[in-house]
Amino acid sequence: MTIKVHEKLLLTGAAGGLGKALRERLKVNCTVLRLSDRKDFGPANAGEEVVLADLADAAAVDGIVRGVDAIIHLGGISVEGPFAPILQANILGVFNLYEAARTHGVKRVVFASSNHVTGFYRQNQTITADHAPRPDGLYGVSKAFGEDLSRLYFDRYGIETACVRIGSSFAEPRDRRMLATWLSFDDLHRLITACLTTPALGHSIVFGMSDNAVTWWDNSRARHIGYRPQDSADVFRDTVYAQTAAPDLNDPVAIFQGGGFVKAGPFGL
Ligand code: NAI
Ligand code: 15L
Repeated sequence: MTIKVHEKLLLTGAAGGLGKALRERLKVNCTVLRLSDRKDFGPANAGEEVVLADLADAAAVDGIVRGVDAIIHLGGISVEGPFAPILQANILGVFNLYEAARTHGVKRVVFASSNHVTGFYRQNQTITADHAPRPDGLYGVSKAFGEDLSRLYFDRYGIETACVRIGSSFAEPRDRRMLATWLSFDDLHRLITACLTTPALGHSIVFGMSDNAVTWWDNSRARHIGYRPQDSADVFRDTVYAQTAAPDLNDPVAIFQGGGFVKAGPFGL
């Protein structure tokens, strides 16, 4: 299969769980993959460049963006926690990234948003990308900021972005909630490939999920991206049920889509 559409791609957050899962998979999408993180993760292999940078450092971010054709932005704080690091990585960091994209004429970004932008919808509701954000914490608010900022850079500067509201992307679903939210690594790569290759992306919001029977998200607003999941959490259902206790249906963790994130805290710097 020949997919390459870009000469040089930037992958931020390369040292993280999804960065590691995508590193080999993204080789088919470009000639050169530039990998970045603030954490050292070893040397570049053939067809790669490694450039370390803290997303909060504007000059460093300018350096990693210079010369790439498109960006897959995974870097940042990936869970609920104190506000100061979220502010630096997910708010200042995403601003630095879009300023660098504008400066260097990068026209397409895949932004790792999160289901926690809408975590306070209920598990018995099906939502689309047109539903208003209902973040379930400071982390979710920071991802909503990234979605809004990317919309601004599309409206003003024509930089196209896919905001991928990733559900739960791990090797396997880890609990009963993830039977609805799971996104396999292969489907994540399929989704990113679709975002990088669809002719007209515009500014789009798409839920990052596999073909799970139970779902809270309707991707009908994102048909133009052309994403077709091929995996499903359902093959793990029996094992997950055997290994986990039935949820307390009065607990907010089982009521709201964000699960445990809706109770994480207290908030603080
Ligand atoms: P992760 O926490 O394993 O990786 C994030 C990476 O970002 C880390 O390697 C970290 O060093 C780097 N990073 C953090 N702050 C930074 C900074 N200031 N400057 C430069 N790099 C920094 O997270 P994971 O699971 O790989 O997720 C990747 C992205 O996808 C994150 O943005 C996360 O919010 C998003 N996401 C992931 C989901 C999942 O199920 N894995 C679900 C929803 C969203
Ligand atoms: C996220 O946004 C996190 O980055 C990831 O670690 C998971 O917790 C995921 O959401 C989830 O909701 O399962």
